[in-house]
Amino acid sequence: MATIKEVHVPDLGNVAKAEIIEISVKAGDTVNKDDTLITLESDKASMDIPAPLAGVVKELKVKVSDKVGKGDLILTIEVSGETAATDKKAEKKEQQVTAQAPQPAPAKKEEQTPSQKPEQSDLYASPIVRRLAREFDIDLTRVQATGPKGRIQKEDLQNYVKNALSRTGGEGGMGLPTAPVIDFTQFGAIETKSLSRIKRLTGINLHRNWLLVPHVTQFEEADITEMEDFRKSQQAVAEKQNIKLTPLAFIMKAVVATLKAFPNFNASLSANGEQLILKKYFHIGVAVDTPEGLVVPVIRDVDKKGIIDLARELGDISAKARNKALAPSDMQGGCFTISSLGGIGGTAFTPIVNLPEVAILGVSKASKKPVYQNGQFIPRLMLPLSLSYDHRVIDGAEGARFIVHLAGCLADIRRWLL
Ligand code: CAO
Repeated sequence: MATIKEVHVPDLGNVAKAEIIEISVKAGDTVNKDDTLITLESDKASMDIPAPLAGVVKELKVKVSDKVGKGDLILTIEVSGETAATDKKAEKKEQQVTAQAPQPAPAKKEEQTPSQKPEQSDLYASPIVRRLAREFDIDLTRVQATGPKGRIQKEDLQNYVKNALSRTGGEGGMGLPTAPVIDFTQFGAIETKSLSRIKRLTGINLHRNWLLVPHVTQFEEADITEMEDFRKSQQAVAEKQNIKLTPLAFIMKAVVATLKAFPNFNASLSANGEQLILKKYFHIGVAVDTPEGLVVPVIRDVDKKGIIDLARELGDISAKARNKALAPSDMQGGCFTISSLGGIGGTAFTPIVNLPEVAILGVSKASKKPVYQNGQFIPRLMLPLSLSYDHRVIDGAEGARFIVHLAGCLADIRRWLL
């Protein structure tokens, strides 16, 4: 004949009360001896309370978050005559059944909500492992178990986390497969050369920026015929001061004038992606090509400096970069970057946004082009511009307005002198 037994919390050792963090059974469930009934968590550890005998759960007397201690009633269980007979000896000693002492690593029925029968196959993991999994919101069914009898060990969880991280942010990035390892000697002679430290570091940043920023690149041509006439007329003056006056100093000033007109470009996205941090200063980064690789020193307060001063500073900082004498502080605090390949050539390129900035300007080589004006083609010096921006911050129309405004500032430098 079936009998109803009460199951109570056993002696928890030094722990007076512990919180129920999980209930593994519900009324009507058939449990075997040693199946986990509930899991408790104290300041010191988490522990499973196993069933002291087999039977059918009649009624749960606790719920998740309850704090329980030795002797508290957990549930009632209906045991068959046979089981009851087996346990008769013990029953004589006490009317109630106290659950067995907490187990550090008993069987685990995985990830069910309280009072829900698990639908997945049973998983085995220690309370510590299960607590870690809960804290990191890890579904243990996805973790490859390597312990005896398929038990999930702490190392299994660590390996799972490592693999997950490498899929999202580490080697390979964004879940992409890593590049295959190829033995190129099978195709011909080769030489292996280590990348410079600068190339390795900039490579990491470029890769991150390329993956994190949804890029759009907008192209435009600026008519710099008059700007160049003026620059050339001032070159002799600059040379007397040992300064090389290139279009770049003018472009920096035109960029600052445009940033003032479009403050969203002089900004950074907050780390949580919910706010735009607008900057009231105008520090411009300039990409400098050095034998060791690309570096981006920052020229501060460009809005407060004249063209000649900027040209001098450009010369100084690019010399410093090429002499490997830049301090980390020389490369910090930029608002917007200019990458000028105009001295080399090319008609356009798509620069990569230099996080945490939201836009970057690529400058290519100016060339004379026929421009249709007043019913005829006339030769004008046209400067190709490539503006890449972070589409999370800048809309396409805003990007186009920015570059058109910039081209206007370069076409008529009086616009930003005012
Ligand atoms: N169109 C036509 N000619 C240009 C020009 C342009 N857009 N920009 C510069 N020039 C001319 C200059 O006037 C100069 O002419 P002269 O020698 O006759 O005086 C010549 O090209 C060389 O200029 P420069 O490159 O020495 O000087 P700069 O001020 O234009 O640039 C610097 C300085 C440091 C930016 C540049 O030397 C450099 O390193 N550029 C490479 C940046 C880079 O690698 N970017 C790619 C990054 S990946 O996104």
